[in-house]
Amino acid sequence: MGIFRITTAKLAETQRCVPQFSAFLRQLTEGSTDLKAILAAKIPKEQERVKAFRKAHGATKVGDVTVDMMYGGMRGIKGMVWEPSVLDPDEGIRFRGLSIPECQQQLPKAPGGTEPIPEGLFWLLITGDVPTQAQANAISKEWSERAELPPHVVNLLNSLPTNVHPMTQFSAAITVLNSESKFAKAYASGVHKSKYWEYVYEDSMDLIAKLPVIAATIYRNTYKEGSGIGAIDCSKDWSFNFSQMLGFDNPEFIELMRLYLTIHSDHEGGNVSAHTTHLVGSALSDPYLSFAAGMNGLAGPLHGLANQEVLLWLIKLREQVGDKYTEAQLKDFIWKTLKSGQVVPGYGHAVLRKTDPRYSCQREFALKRLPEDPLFKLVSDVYKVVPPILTELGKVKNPWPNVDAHSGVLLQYYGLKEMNYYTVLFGVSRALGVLAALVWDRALGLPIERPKSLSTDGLMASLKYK
Ligand code: CMX
Repeated sequence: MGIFRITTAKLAETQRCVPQFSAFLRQLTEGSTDLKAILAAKIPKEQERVKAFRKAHGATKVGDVTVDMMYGGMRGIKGMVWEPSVLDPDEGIRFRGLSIPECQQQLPKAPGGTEPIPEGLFWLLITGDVPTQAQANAISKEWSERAELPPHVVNLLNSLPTNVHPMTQFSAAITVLNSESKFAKAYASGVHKSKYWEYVYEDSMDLIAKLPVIAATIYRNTYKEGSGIGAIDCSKDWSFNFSQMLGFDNPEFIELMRLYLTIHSDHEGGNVSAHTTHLVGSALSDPYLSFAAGMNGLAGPLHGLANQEVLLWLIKLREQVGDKYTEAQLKDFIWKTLKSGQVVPGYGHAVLRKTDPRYSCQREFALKRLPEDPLFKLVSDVYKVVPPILTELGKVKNPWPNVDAHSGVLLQYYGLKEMNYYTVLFGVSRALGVLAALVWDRALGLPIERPKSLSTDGLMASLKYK
């Protein structure tokens, strides 16, 4: 199959010369593996579409804000636009319209693999199109080529004591990596705002490429006495290289990583890590600073750190009840957790109202590969017992498990036992969604974010409340 390559410069030249060129352009870019050129073709069309929509509906109301929403974490307020994914409360996440099973079916795989490779998912998130195998492979190659870390980032990581939490190390390394920001340099040199997206794209591709190297360095420094991470193989995919750098070469673990890094990528725009990245980016902080801010949010126990919390909780539970437990013992432990004023980690969600399909697909993975694993059995039994108890509590809006309830047990099975590290894996994946969104934020020229706040006195006065 012939593959067209169209460069961004060539595209700009074509745009100047041919006024009615969209059909021609589509033909030209359909088989191209040049993601930036494809975006350069899509962005003007999307800008026009949004402009026309805003002209027609700019003043149309899409919702109301109640006092409870203001005091209640802004739950349910429709207040931002987010392109890569949408979360349905009952059905779960759809990446550009595709459910997780559809992604597993339709996205390109690694040779001999059954799970989608995250490169294909990234292509889908940023363009809205399911990529060809050649397009996904081109991203694998590009990320391999962009993966090298500058020495000061390696030095910083090597200088941190092992008692610094892996998420803190991750955030610090991403922050100092902003020395390499092409966006920050272009902004300082006065680049026109119509070009912002191009530099955000370049930084995003560099950052995504380097994240596994940062993450693997943290893992080996913290848990493997600083033993080296080895070299990247440019003929292999992102997850393969990440697994190798971590020190895992079991093909099943690598497949798990492909699935893991795909499903944790995006969960629409309002969650803490996504919204923070978007918010900080709206101040035109570069993608490194914006994403590091998002990672500081992911490190909270009610968000991404919950996967660490789940494992700690399961281990405590197992220590108490052993492997031959009764349902009554499980119930007793869960009630004790609740009565001591703690949450059951891995359960509940701000938007979802059913079992998270990210939980379900990890369960499917486990049922195929580790059905007899005692920790998996415990997770399955907890799944039977927790929802009725949370329902009985009366106040929990979603008693069902979320993604974090399952990820740790799989990692434990394959020997990645250090649970304090788990949120770093989540963070590597989350880059795919939030950085795809950041490129579109700048492409659509979204302004600095600045919602209005009120004081309680001001709010009461505005409602004539005494
Ligand atoms: N265990 C115990 N209580 C829970 C609970 C749980 N798993 N989930 C919600 N509740 C409680 C809340 O703490 C709240 O109690 P108060 O009114 O006393 O403050 C009440 O139920 C209502 O909360 P909600 O509207 O159902 O849930 P929120 O939208 O406020 O919070 C979430 C959502 C995820 C923070 C919450 O369900 C939770 O704390 N779950 C456990 C932590 C967790 O698994 N987080 C990971 C989420 C996925 C991710 O981001 O990675």
